[in-house]
Amino acid sequence: MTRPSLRIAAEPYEFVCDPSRTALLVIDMQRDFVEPGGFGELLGNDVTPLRTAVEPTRRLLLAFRHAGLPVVHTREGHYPDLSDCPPSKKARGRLRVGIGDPGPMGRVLVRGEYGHDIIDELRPRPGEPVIDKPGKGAFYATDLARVLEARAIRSLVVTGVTTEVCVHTTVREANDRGYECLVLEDCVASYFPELHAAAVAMIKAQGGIFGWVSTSRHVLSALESATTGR
Ligand code: TIU
Repeated sequence: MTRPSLRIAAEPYEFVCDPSRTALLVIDMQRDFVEPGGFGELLGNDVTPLRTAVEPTRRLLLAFRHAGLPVVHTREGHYPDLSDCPPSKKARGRLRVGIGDPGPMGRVLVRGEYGHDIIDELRPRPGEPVIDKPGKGAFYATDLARVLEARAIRSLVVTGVTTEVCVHTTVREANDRGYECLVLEDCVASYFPELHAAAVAMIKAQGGIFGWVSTSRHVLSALESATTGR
């Protein structure tokens, strides 16, 4: 049975997508970015602004699962031998404790370490793809395109951190690959409110140059109408 289109209030105009070809993308909601003692804090940031995205994203995750729509998670991080970490990335910031070094949550931004994993509130369910990525963009050096193609996904509802870094890079990559991206401004967050605001504005400017912007409330209400048929 084909499902009716989802119609979601958004800027710069309504976002319309085929739910059978739409996935929720949850970008890098890892302890290393969201919790104290991780990479985000070692970069000199206060991590508390990132917590605002957790609860709305948790509600959205539940709604996507309830509606039987796919969810894809990503994590930024590197192999234990750092062979996939460019020396330029490791050197950036001149950090006293940086990528690959022992930190309070294990080796910083290294796959398999406690800090590298997704926070408990948004833990992936068995069967949900988790894309491990070495860069900021989720398409670079990953299987994400293959995972989406296998499910015939064309539209992405985008959440995660940080708005102007990994979310923006991924949305730009997706845009160039022909995906329609809806970024939820309450489900993405930055260490810098002013950069969050600018990054969100850039997505929807110029007629939606990179995509659409909405909030989780509008997506939840569209999913609710689709599920109840009202
Ligand atoms: N530093 C910062 O804002 N972000 C990152 O390093 N990675 C992600 O955004 N995931």
